[in-house]
Amino acid sequence: MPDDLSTSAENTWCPGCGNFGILSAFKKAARKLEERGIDREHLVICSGIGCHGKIFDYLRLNGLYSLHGRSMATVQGMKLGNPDLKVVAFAGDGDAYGEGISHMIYAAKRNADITVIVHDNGAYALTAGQFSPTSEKGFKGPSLPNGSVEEPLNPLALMLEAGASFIARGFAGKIDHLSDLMVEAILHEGFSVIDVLQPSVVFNNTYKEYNERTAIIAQTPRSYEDAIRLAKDKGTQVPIGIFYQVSKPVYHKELMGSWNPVRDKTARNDRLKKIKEIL
Ligand SMILES: Cc1ncc(C[n+]2csc(CCOP(=O)(O)OP(=O)(O)O)c2C)c(N)n1
Ligand code: SF4
Repeated sequence: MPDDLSTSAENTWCPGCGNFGILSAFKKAARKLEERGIDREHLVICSGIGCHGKIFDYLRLNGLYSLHGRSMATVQGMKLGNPDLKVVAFAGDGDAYGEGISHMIYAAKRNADITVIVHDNGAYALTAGQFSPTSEKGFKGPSLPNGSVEEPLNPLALMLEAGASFIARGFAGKIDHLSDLMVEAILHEGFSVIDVLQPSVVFNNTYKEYNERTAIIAQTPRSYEDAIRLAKDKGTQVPIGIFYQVSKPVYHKELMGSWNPVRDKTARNDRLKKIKEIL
């Protein structure tokens, strides 16, 4: 149903797509964030290219529709440009863990104060179902009719190793839980990533599996080692929730201190004077 966060864009996701759950969860999160003092003008979004990227069209929020694999880089620029903003990048699993994986690793390494929401459907959906970095071994698609022979990447373990300070997994079918994760990720100061298990009803319909197997983590692991252990857990249950959260220095503050290029903009004449001094 249309609401004050909707746009007039026609929704072209397939009926039943997990992306609908992510959209609902994000709208709920945006409202909860308003209650916590983060107004809509300061919540800025960005997306890559893929089925997931259409979320940008359906949200009445400021932002930029970016390129495949580049939303994580774009929001880092936005944050440096105006550190008062809360910046959120939407990405696909192909987008974040394939084309854009270096941006993910270095954003985590420098603890850039951004949030990345990965619509992880284990396939390159918009381009018709090729296998992606998180496709299960045996996954069949047009690029691999006989099934993938590769083990899937473990994004949570990779992000932990890269230095991310907030790591979570959600499920598009558990909207309230996912929306709470989004709120916590966006409020977190530092690099936060939520890997969202997102069924694609066309290319990788995982609703039944994840409805049966996902289980909310009772308590966030206390140590890095426990978090890694949980991220690598291959038991029958698929844990969802916050795997790791730690406080550490964030990139823009290490780089610029409290300087805000928008608020503390140098007047034109002063800029010209400084340039003349350098020249
Ligand atoms: C640099 C670049 N490479 C490739 C493409 C073609 N392309 C568009 S969407 C897409 C796959 C998207 O898959 P994913 O990121 O997993 O998102 P999904 O469609 O599954 O949401 C690709 C390869 C592109 N647009 N730009
Ligand atoms: S192809 Fe898959 S991911 Fe894309 S809209 Fe349809 S169900 Fe969703």
